[in-house]
Order: sequence, then C-alpha cells, then structure tokens
Amino acid sequence: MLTPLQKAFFWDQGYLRVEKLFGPKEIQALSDELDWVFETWADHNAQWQGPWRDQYLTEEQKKAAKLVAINDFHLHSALWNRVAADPRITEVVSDLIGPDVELHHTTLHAKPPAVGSPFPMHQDHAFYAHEGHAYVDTLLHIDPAPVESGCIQFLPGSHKAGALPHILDGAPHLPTDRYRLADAVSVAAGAGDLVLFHLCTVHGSDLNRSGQWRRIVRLGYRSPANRQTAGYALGRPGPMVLGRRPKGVAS
Ligand SMILES: O=C(O)CCC(=O)C(=O)O
Repeated sequence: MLTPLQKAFFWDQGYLRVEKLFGPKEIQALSDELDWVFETWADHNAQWQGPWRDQYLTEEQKKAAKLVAINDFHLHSALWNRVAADPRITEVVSDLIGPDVELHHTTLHAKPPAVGSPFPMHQDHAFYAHEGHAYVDTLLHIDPAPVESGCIQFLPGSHKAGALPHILDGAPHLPTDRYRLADAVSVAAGAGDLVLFHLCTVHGSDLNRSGQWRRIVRLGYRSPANRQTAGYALGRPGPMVLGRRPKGVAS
C-alpha cells in the first residue's frame, strides 16, 4: 500500500519508485522465465527508428545499438500472467487509480550490455491514448538498473501539461531540442523495484554503457472506465486484475 506521501509524490512529479516489491528469489525465477521468453518469442532487432537518433548516438553507436523487445508475453507464460495480476503490483496501482484495475499490456525492454539502445523522450500517451488520468505504467526491474545502464529518466511534473504533439517520423517522440535527457531525472533502480508513471509523463533513457543487461518489464494498467481513444490494443479488453468491470463502460 502506498503512503499518502508516495501518492502525493506520484501526482505531483508524475512518477514514483517503490523499492524491493519482489525479493531476490522471486526475481531469479522471473529472470529464468524471461530467458525462455527471450529465446522463444522476443524480437531481437526491435530498436526505435527516427531522426532523434542523430542527436542521441554517434554513427558508430547507431550501427551497434540494439534492443530486444516483445509485447504481451504474459500471454505465453503462466508465471508472467500471474505476475501481471500480483496483488503487490495491482494494489499499488489501485491506490492511484481506484478499486477496479484492468491489465492493458505487458512489454519487455531488454538493453544488451554496452550497446543497449536509448529511447527518445516521449509520452506513452502517444502510443496508447486514453481519455482520463486513470492509467499507470509500471516498470518491474529484473536487473539492477544503475544510471550507466540507461535507466529510466523522467521530466518531473511534465504530465501536468497533458498530451503533447509528437513527431511521427519513426517511433513517436518529442522534439530533441526542447525535450532533453540532460534535463531529466534519472531513476536508478534495483532488481525487484517497481517504477510507476503517468501516461503523460515525459520520459526516455540513454544508451546502456554498463557491462550488464538492463531488463525491465512494463505492465500497463487502467481503470476499465478510462476509455482508450487510439493506439496499441485499442478495443481489446484486458483481464480484470483487481475489482470488477462495471457493465456499460468502454474498454
Ligand atoms: O526501457 C526504457 O528504457 C524506456 C521505457 C519506455 O520508454 C517506456 O516504457 O515507455
């Protein structure tokens, strides 16, 4: 359960880190299962394209940069399906968006050592727009993510501006001259930590310059009453992981 201070921090800053939600043994089991997902289902050439890469990477880094990703892998693994409905996550999310919580999607972002691709500054609203505020993205950290691994970075309070127009050349991203990683707060995290953020919080991450993998799993949750208007999984109802879907509300 979140404290009043944690809730206030989330709504004011647009993000929050909750430490050690999962213990080392559990994270090891989740990591082992991810290895299977990785080998069997993942896209090993998944990095985002677009003109932003000229600002973030040298020519050499552009050639080497790599990302391994997969959407909705909880559909392929019973263990990860259980994680998506784990009360430690869903109750924290419920503290922010209310008693009824629907899973919207899961995504793995795995940055390989030394060459793990950066993400340009963006809002997730540009990928799956919703009408209201009752949507929380959560990042479950499978590996430690120190600053040098290309941990997640946020522009504090940026969610208060609402949805911003994105450049749609390649993956949606914000203008690189106005929205800079250099101005963002780095949220380094340990394995088992959960980082939550608002759909309109501007965020991105840098190249993985460490010698270790940086794997995070994003689990997106919404109130079933928060209508999606565009983007990924539009019109697809997700499983209720807490509470109930009231009759007549749109997914
Ligand atoms: O994995 C990362 O470093 C970036 C994550 C991100 O941009 C997102 O989850 O929307």
